[in-house]
Amino acid sequence: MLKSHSTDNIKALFEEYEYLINQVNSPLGTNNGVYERYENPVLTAEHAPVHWRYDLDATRNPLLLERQGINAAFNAGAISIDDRILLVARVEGVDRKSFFAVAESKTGIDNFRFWDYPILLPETDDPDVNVYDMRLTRHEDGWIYGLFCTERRDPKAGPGDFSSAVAQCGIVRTKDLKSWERLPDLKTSSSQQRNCVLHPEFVDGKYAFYTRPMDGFIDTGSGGGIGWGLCDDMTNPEISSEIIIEDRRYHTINEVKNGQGPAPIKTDAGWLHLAHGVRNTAAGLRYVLYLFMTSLEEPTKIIYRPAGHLIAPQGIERVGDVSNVVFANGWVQRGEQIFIYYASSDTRMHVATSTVERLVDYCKNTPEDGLRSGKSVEVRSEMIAKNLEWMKNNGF
Ligand code: M1P
Repeated sequence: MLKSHSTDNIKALFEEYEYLINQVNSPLGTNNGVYERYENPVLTAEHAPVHWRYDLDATRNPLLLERQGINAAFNAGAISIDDRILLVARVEGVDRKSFFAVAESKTGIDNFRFWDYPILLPETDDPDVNVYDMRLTRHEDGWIYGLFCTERRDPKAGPGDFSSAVAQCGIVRTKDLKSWERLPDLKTSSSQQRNCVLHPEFVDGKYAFYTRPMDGFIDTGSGGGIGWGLCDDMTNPEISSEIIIEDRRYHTINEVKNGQGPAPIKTDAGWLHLAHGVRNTAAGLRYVLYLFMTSLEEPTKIIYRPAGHLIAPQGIERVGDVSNVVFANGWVQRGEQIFIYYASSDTRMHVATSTVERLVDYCKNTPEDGLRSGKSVEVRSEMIAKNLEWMKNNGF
């Protein structure tokens, strides 16, 4: 039944909202030993507060209509501050504009609640048309940096072309996620940049960036791969030389494109990286998440590259505004535990939990991609032979 303005109906809106926020999230008993998924998404469009969506005044909104709907909450950066985990989510209104908003939780797996206001992001002289996918890095210089994609209409687009866009890396910094300083957009030689991430430590006394140079807005063209470049000064961010450290390869999960996820986590065995890989299918692009590790001494050198995906879209995750997608730009380490925040199908946010030990073990001991079926069978058969021997000796 359609409702009109009344105290009871407003109360009902708040009660529904509180019921959602206070839901307890439990692990889904089944897992592969590497990570655990959870029953409920941690953020959805419905997590947007009532006062973001409705005008609650009876004279201005007698019919109690939703005035400013929210379409999705996804692709969140993540950070822990004191005993809280904070997500800087990409919230998308029904008007298709994305903006950033902070949601916090003590458990990191449930009860995420948005702060009262979304982030009013400072602009440069060339205002952003759309902003999304912020990666948060707590840098050793003392700032928390947020690198995000800033999208503007392609100035070269013809008069009837309203879809050609230019994506570049916007940069803000903060100490508390409340006041934000906007820095100039990153300059590189690439006409398109998405998925840029700041490395948490200085390298050779410079700021180090993971990049993703592309020829076109959607197509990587001759570009793609996870790039790396150094810059002297964050107030004048410019990368003059970019190299590719993690390339795309034929017939793998990242043959079409890939991108660094959040900033890497430092472990005793190396830098642990989460990335997304994209391949093409008859049903369109398929985005999955994968891990790799780089050397502590030489952060551009990959030391472990397990084959295939860590997380692929499953069940309801497969369906959404852009279906068959999982994407991650946030994770948090709390002691030994790792909370991986991933979005499904450009619609909602989930969490998966694991530990440093398990993810490093996974990276070190999962065979690399042999790049052909024969090699895959060979590697699997080696394990089967050892297991058959083990089963015989252990009464299985
Ligand atoms: O729609 C899937 C994803 O597409 C883009 O990722 P990439 O730059 O690798 O193609 C991004 O726009 C991302 O936000 C989105 O989730």
